[in-house]
Amino acid sequence: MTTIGIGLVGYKFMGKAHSNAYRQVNAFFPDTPKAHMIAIAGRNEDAVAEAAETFGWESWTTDYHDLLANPEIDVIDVSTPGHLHHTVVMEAFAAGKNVFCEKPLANTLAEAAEMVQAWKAAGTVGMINFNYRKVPAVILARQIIESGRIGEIRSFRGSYLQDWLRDPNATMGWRLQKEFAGSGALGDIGAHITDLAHMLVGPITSVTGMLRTAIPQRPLESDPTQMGDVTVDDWTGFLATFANGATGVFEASRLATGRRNHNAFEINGSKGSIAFNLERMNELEVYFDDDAPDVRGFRTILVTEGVHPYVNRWWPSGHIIGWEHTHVHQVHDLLVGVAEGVSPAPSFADGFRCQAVLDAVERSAASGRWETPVALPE
Ligand code: SOE
Repeated sequence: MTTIGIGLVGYKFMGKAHSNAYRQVNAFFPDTPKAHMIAIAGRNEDAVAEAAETFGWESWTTDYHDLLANPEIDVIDVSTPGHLHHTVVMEAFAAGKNVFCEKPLANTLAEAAEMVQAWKAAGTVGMINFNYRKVPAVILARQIIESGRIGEIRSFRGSYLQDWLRDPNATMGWRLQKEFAGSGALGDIGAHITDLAHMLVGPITSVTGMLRTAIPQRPLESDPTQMGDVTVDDWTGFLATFANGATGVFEASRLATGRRNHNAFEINGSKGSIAFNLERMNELEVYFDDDAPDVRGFRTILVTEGVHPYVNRWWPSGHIIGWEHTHVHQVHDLLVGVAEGVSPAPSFADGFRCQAVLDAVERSAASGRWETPVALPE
């Protein structure tokens, strides 16, 4: 059995999610190359030492260069805030490592282009963590579309709604500052629905968008009696056209009171429709025109059968899976890709294509015009 050495940079929310995935993957996918959790890196010594102990890493360091220099480490997992992606990824590819990077790929399109060039030059695996591609119900949606059962795709409506910033007194973390996060709702969660649209419908060819910062000042984390400027959007919306002629409507919000993690889409085809909502992630709603007229209507498939993607590795039918499983599936594909020397989807190319749409939305919000996403560099 091939063993793949992993070095993780970052130990907060995503570092924890990825660590859990590396811990779980071989227990449920025993024929997958083995994830060897060699080391975790982070700047705060106490916090990274505690993370290593709690999450199951063999060692820790406060300098991620130690991971790059370690010949036992095959994969550098970049689970840092966005402003560090470019630096760490560029150095990791220069060191000949495979890279697994959190989304969005970068804070700017220029950075993303350099990262794609570095990936191509290295010839190693470059994968981005658009984990919602690995929800069995989402893959089933794609299979149904590919089978032609819902006909020609005419429209995609995607919304990723959260509400953790609805309170104006919520303090200003890194996700609210452009220099660290690149953008707000657009890049953090709008990126996910953009990527799902690419996966399910195909390339987006033009966009017209709007960004809003409804709460422009918030208490500082360091001193909540002081206010600071929010420099990213907390809401964004855009219209899109797709290469196949379909149209798209997208909304990303952190102010959607009552919506905790509502990553949802509906796709209308000429012969049927499909709808999904992450808050009910084991279900897929489908409508098929070729159903008998007396029983035709939207119905809900519980996507927990052995025939469904990844599902037979978990529990018997009806025993639902959760958000963390999407990361296990993602890591499974990563390990197989590294063993085979092939970048699995979503690759750095997919990361760039998404970034190009985010960039076009920002340009459109500034210009007031339709804008075209920049093509993937040759
Ligand atoms: C933001 O709240 C966030 O944690 C995103 O950063 C993740 O990508 C998303 O999966 C869940 O929400």
